[in-house]
Amino acid sequence: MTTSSSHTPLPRLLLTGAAGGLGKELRQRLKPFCEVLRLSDIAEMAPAADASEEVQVCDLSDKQAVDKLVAGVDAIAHFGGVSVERPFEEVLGANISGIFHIYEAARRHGVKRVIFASSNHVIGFHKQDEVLDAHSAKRPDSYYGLSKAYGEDMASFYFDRYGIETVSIRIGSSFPEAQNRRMLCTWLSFDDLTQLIERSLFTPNVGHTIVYGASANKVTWWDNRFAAHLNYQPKDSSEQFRAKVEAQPMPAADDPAMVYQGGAFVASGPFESN
Ligand code: NAI
Ligand code: 15L
Repeated sequence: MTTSSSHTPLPRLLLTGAAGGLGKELRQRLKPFCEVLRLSDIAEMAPAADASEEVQVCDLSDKQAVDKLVAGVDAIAHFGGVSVERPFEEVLGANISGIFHIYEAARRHGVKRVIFASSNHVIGFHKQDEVLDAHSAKRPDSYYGLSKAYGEDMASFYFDRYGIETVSIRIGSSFPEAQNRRMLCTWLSFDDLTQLIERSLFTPNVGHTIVYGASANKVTWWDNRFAAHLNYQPKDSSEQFRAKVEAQPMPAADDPAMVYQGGAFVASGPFESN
């Protein structure tokens, strides 16, 4: 793990989704950026290790609980919620009501900076032969992707209306390894994610910035020209996984995993029969 924080730590940073895959990684990695890290999830988390941690179970769909959760923090890294395609009603509470509760609480408590864990599934129906930037049309590939598109629009509105700044990170695939051919293009290492969060927390005047969260992979579908002010400089590359990935059987040329940026998400559902 590499961190190079040279900023004055924030007094108190909130991390939602702290019991999840990325949340567990970020629990240690965000510590240099704050004096106290408030960790929250709907699921149980390990108890606070010391006075630099606060642990608070909270359901994002509960407006009053989120209001209490946000009181007293200086910035929010919002990673909580449904993280894959699910029936609309599940996505609605955790992600759509959830993001509203986060911004309303931020407004009420004077929080001025949010880092939003958005997703490549906001643009998942674009084909893999296209290169996209932050101004490209959204083409959500799922109810999940729609909820992240809505979250980005919520971020834009709360900046225009209330001056709350957000960096929406359209995370590609952030796992220990790139697991398939698509992820050779979408992979984001944990170190590069940490750097993106650091830049997103401490760069002044971000307004609402959309940045694609990918490492310095050999092939990319994403151009971060409109997020240049973040000075994000990824250090890792998925090339280290290429041989292992290419030893897997080649999917058919018309497999969604080979055609669409969002891969298999484009083919999920319907969840209801006629
Ligand atoms: P995860 O599913 O492991 O973690 C999400 C966490 O949110 C879970 O611990 C879950 O208990 C919590 N959560 C779900 N519903 C909740 C609710 N109603 N109230 C409070 N907490 C709730 O997902 P992961 O991989 O750690 O992703 C974290 C965030 O990053 C998610 O928002 C996901 O959409 C986003 N993201 C992740 C990517 C990745 O490659 N890991 C790619 C793109 C986006
Ligand atoms: C996401 O948005 C998901 O949260 C994650 O689990 C992966 O599916 C990732 O996108 C991806 O596209 O690989």
